[in-house]
Amino acid sequence: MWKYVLLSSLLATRAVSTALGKRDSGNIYTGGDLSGCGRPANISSSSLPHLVTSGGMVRTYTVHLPSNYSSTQQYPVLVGYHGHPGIGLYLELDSRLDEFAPDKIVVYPNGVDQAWAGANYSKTTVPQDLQFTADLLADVRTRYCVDSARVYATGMSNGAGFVGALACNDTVGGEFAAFAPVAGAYYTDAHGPDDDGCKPARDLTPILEFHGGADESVFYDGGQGEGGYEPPIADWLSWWADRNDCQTPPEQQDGSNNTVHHLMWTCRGARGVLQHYKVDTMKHVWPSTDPNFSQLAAGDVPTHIQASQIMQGFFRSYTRPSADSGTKGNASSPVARSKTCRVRSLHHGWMMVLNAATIAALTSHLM
Ligand SMILES: *[C@@H]1O[C@H](CO)[C@@H](O)[C@H](O)[C@H]1NC(C)=O
Ligand SMILES: *[C@@H]1O[C@H](CO)[C@@H](O)[C@H](O)[C@H]1NC(C)=O
Ligand SMILES: *[C@@H]1O[C@H](CO)[C@@H](O)[C@H](O)[C@H]1NC(C)=O
Ligand SMILES: *[C@@H]1O[C@H](CO)[C@@H](O)[C@H](O)[C@H]1NC(C)=O
Ligand SMILES: *[C@@H]1O[C@H](CO)[C@@H](O)[C@H](O)[C@H]1NC(C)=O
Ligand SMILES: *[C@@H]1O[C@H](CO)[C@@H](O)[C@H](O)[C@H]1NC(C)=O
Ligand SMILES: CC(=O)N[C@H]1CO[C@H](CO)[C@@H](O)[C@@H]1O
Repeated sequence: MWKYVLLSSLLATRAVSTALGKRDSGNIYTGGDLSGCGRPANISSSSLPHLVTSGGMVRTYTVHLPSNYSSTQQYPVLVGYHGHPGIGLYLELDSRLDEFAPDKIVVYPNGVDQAWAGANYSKTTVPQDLQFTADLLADVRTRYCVDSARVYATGMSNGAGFVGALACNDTVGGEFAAFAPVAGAYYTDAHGPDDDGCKPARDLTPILEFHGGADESVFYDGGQGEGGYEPPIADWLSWWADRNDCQTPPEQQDGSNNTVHHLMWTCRGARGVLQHYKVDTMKHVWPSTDPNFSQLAAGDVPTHIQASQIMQGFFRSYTRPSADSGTKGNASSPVARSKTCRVRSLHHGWMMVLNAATIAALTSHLM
């Protein structure tokens, strides 16, 4: 079991280390509000709720700081959106992201009435929760020392659906370097690659999705869910493959007696920008090799993969490019873009051969 997890995180890290041309292109985003840097933080009170006013409402969130937090160092931020009905604390206990992301400032925002926008039971609109996310990040940056090039989002169920809405947003969504939704109910992105006003901020939107094949709440094959129509996961993934210009079909690795399926797409020459883990027998849970809340709630048992760990390897591979690199719009006309593409795929071509050989060697030893 641990071997699978190890291999998976190796794959996630290696596969995409050349993606986006980000580290070597000198286009790493260096902007962002640094007012929280140099400001002493009280670690023992950081887990108390912080208040932020957004759209006329007082909203709340909690924070988990790295244990050695120093206000003179910039830290990545991971925002985790809870499921419904729920609060940030439930996601914190369920995912144990504090433990798996000890290097990051982990932020747990609370939805209004224990929900995020997008479902028919939500008390907020999508623009309201998007604006809250923008206000939340601004507040976090004034309190703590943030590396704005390394801001990431994850979430569970209704919260994961909202992460999908964030990935489709061209302003606040562009603050994030990568997204890792778990068991998502994608109410706001349910009708195709161009529907629902999905406007990602950049040409490449790194996404890693986890989903149980036996999910009884947000069905793998889609349909009417608790909060409206949910797209089949395979369709939703294919729309992101389309938006990211990925090659299809994706590579597939099957593990744990053919019950865990890891799909990995190469998009514009960057391997692993879009990834997916399907766990056949898993219900509506946060995938974990240890027992946890969502498993108890869903009457399920521990599974073969540790989502909280795998997603850290994925996040590590992505840094937000600067605003003028890889953005959609006028900066890259179709002609200019495809030229970049060709140069990039030449570069990535031989890197991929190396990666493929390494992976083959690893696979034969570990699987
Ligand atoms: C830090 O927060 C704790 C808990 O709220 C409080 O008891 C303590 O006085 C605070 N320390 C400082 C230096 O503000
Ligand atoms: C702080 O802790 C993290 C996680 O344990 C570690 O990766 C990092 O090197 C530490 N930083 C310092 C300055 O000690
Ligand atoms: C992105 O979110 C902002 C709120 O921060 C909103 O004003 C804007 O309309 C959204 N864009 C899209 C394409 O949904
Ligand atoms: C929400 O949508 C679901 C699925 O379509 C439906 O069963 C439910 O009645 C709807 N609830 C509300 C409050 O509209
Ligand atoms: C695969 O199945 C066999 C036979 O049921 C079992 O002995 C083995 O432990 C399983 N391996 C994994 C990784 O689950
Ligand atoms: C893109 O548009 C912005 C404002 O609309 C303009 O300032 C900029 O020069 C344009 N860039 C290119 C490469 O056309
Ligand atoms: C409710 C529950 O089972 N929580 C568990 C989540 O996982 C950690 C680590 O294995 C346990 O300590 C918790 O008890």
